[in-house]
Amino acid sequence: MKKILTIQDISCFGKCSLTVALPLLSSMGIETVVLPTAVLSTHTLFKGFTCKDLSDQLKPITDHWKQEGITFDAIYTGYLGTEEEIDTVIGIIENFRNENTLVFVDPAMGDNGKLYPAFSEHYAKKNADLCAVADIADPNITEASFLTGLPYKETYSEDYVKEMLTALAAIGTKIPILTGVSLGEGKTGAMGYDTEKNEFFHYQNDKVPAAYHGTGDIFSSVLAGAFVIGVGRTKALKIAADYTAHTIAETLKNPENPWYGVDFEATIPELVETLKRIKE
Ligand code: PXL
Repeated sequence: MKKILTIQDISCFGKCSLTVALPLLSSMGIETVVLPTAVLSTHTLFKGFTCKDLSDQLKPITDHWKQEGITFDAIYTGYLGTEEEIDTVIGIIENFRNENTLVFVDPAMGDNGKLYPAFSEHYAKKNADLCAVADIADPNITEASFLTGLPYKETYSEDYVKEMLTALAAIGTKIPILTGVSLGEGKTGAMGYDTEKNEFFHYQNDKVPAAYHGTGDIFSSVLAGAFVIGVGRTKALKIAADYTAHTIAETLKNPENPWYGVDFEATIPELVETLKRIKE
């Protein structure tokens, strides 16, 4: 069984970060090891959230794993708290990485042209150091614009997407993937750039007309899992994008759907089915 380490916060309530990554990766048949960077009462879009930083625990925990000879096929990082934490996480990646380890970075820090409430522009720039050591990094357009300094646009051409991907590659990411990319009326999806093969690749599906919090974490978790399983890059995009779109569509049907996250728990059986079909 493949084994992944995921490093991000636990927002106890709110369906994001570890409470999304752990169930999704486990249901994909991947042993999922967690390194919580902080414990928050809720995610940061709630007012008055509490936050206990666990930065000082990261080294003792990972030192113990080293002593035990624990290794990982992949390391997947999500929302982190501070600039120092980014440096600590880069150290952990260097400590556990070998030539076969897949390093997947989701530089989760903003959406819709804005950073999440806890972050500054300086923090956003610091995330480029983490993307520089990534095999794959999957920012949305907001995050990519803070990482690269290129302008954030809501309407754009394919050339803009390629320019953004080229700038992300210049930071050092081997395969940058830009998410939330629309390449046609009513479409959404993602485009990636494989720097070793010098090839762009993309997948688009029909846009479900709703935006929910936490969908970036769902997309990234499934995308990271699909790369770990080794389904191929375009198929990985398809699995993650279709699962996310299907989950949003199902959530829309629930008249009591919560504003803070999507009903991904209800669609896990379909994800499992999709992967079963691929393996057959
Ligand atoms: O979904 C990304 C995320 C993860 N963790 C925390 C957040 C957010 C987004 O707001 O606040 C704590």
